[in-house]
Amino acid sequence: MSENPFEACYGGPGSPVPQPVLNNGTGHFEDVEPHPNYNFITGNVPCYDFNDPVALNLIKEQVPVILRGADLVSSAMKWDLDYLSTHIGGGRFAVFIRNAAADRSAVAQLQSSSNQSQSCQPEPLHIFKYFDEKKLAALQEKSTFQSTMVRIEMTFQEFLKRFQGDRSQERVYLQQPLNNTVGPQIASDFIQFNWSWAAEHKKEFNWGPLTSNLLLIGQKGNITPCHFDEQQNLFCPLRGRKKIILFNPDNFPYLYPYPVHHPNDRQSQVNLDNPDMGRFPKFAMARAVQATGK
Ligand SMILES: O=C(O)CCC(=O)C(=O)O
Repeated sequence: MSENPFEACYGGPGSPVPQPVLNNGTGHFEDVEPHPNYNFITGNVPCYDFNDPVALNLIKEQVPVILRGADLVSSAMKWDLDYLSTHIGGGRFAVFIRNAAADRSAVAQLQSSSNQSQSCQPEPLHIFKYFDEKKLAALQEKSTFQSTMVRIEMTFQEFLKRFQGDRSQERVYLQQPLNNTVGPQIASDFIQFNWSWAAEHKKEFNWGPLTSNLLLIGQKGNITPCHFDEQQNLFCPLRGRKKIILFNPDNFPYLYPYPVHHPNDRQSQVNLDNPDMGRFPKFAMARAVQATGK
């Protein structure tokens, strides 16, 4: 059994078990502690030993659980920035970028195109709200949508330089599917993941195909806002600390997703840190559970 990825487990056998929840969530990194406004969080995701039959039954019922001592990615527990920098190879990796200067110019453009006299505020720099590039391209002329986030492919060394830069001016978040562009050592670590567990339980849980293996490297404080994922997630934290907030899908009407054709489809319009209760009054009824992984 490898190093325990969840040193601190909130909840556990005996804690209140939340109702079934799918993968609509929001990922919060490190220094984002429970916010006073997070009164919609009513409990913790329960924590069980890996392969505890109770946990496996809960997963089958779409209830999120923390699996303590899971050896799903033991060979990746040594991955840190130095190791990845040495072994990940010279390929180009997908990095999302939020930049303060780009935000200012987007806001200025939006104000001039819509003749607005009042000031629009850009989203804080640590917010990485996903948008669908294809939906944006389809709307191009009909929409004033301005994404303040760009996706750039760069080498790992270029990413590291920006990762260590001034976070008040620019923030970065690497989100790269692990594929055959990685170096041989990372490929070897990857094939040692516990694929037999994943394949066996995917069948048992009636999940769809295993489609994507995303390597996520975010800066302290980066936030992925509330959204709905189309697949089930196995989330394996390797370094740092991350908080995940999960809403039951029956909260759908309280979370005001963008319209399906909007570039921010699958994202909630509600800013959980500062909900606009005038525009989104039903958010008062939203209830969530949280998990913190180290
Ligand atoms: O966890 C993140 O910050 C990004 C990935 C994500 O949003 C997800 O797995 O649903």
